[in-house]
Amino acid sequence: MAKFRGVDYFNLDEVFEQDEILVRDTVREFVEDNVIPVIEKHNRECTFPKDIVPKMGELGLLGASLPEEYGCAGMNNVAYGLVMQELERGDSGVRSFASVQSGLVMYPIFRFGNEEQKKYWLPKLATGEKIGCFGLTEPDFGSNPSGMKTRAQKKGDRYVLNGTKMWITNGTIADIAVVWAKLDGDIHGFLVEKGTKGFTAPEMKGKHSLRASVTSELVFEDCEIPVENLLPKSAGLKSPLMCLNQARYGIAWGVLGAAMTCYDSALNYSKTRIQFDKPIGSFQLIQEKLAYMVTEITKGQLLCWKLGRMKDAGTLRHTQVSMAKRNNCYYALEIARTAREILGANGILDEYPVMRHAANLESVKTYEGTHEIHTLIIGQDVTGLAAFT
Ligand code: TGC
Ligand code: FAD
Repeated sequence: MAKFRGVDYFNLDEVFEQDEILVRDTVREFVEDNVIPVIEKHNRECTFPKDIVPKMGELGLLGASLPEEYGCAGMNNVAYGLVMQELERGDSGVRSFASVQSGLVMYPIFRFGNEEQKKYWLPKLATGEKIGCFGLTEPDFGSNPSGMKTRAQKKGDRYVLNGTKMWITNGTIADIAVVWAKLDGDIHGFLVEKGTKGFTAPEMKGKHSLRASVTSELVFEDCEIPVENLLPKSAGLKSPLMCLNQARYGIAWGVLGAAMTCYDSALNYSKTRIQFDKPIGSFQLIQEKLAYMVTEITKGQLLCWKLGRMKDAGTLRHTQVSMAKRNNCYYALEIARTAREILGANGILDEYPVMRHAANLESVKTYEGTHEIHTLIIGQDVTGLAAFT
């Protein structure tokens, strides 16, 4: 099969810096060599390719935009976005792993932790020696995390945690969980280490989507942690929501990778599949689908490029991240479904990546804020009126 060359209809390579392109091409090669050859097997067997984690660490892909003094690569946000794009070209589960580790575990430790917590955890998470997860969602509180039931109670020099988190990426394989719980009615972040008495993380089974990613429950039953494990600068729902901005940003870029590979598969297929004595790519109805796909990829790329530049400049608003997450997930899923149509029956086979990506993107459109929640976030921003309840 021809080597993946990306999709660049508007010559965006002209506006990327040389080091951003270098990062992208390095990750593209990493994915080509380490993810593509094994991902269908992992998807079939419902396992995460954990042995790629140290290699991701070596390449600086974990916590990539955090400072070098904590063992991270200190990349700018456009380079970070391109990392996410390339990882998700391989599989959304691989990008999910990196998103959670970087945006939802390392970022809160960096942003809300004290110096001791940062110095201890960040270098280990950057190399992949330690894996983390982020527990916000609960069985009864998904879109509305403010209602969470998980509680922390101070007892001498310990906090006692009780409650259940659900749908937690990396949960079962994580060495450290960033857990959000109410303490005296206010939400705070806590670090809970694997093996702590009263803490279990059973894996959730039966997924038709994100099969190459570990998804778990986190159960806390009188789980005692030292008081030092509070993230001291976390305060209120705003703290986890700030973490979500990081992950939503990565998703907006990431799904472009999934969309690109689906488009690429469909385009190649359309040139070689003969029906009615002609390549199907010569039919107007197929060309309409391809034109739709490449246009939406291009619009998503432009959105992300500008988003990244604003993030680096410190001018980015979280509602703009919502717009990009909402738009790019929606169209990536539409593109994956359209690619499946172009491939006909072959589209359902795992010889091609499109059905796996389409199934994954169903989750990606839902997690980190559903399409509807991001619609309401934008709606609130433009009207000044909240319509959540
Ligand atoms: P609300 O009153 O609107 O907000 C509370 C405070 O937070 C501020 N705020 C934000 N700040 C930073 N970033 C954001 N994105 C923010 N959104 C809101 C807000 O200004 C307010 O500040 P202040 O100073 O006034 O206190 O809170 P609400 O309870 O009404 O909720 C708003 C809503 C619905 C938008 C929020 O709850 C939400 O975003 N819900 C969606 C939940 C979600 O996205 N969950 C994701 C869980 S993690 C996950 O899915 C990981 S998947 C990982 C993977 O595998 O890749
Ligand atoms: P609900 O909130 O119950 O929503 C159900 C439906 O109702 C949706 O269509 C929603 O849009 C709609 N809806 C809800 N409220 C409104 C409203 N006000 N107006 C209009 N429509 C509304 N969470 C974590 O904390 N950490 C993780 O690592 C993590 N990883 C995940 C991995 C996977 C594979 C999946 C699928 C989820 C993960 N999640 C994680 C959870 C994810 O963030 C939630 O699933 C998501 O926030 C939606 O919550 P919910 O599934 O409970 O849906």
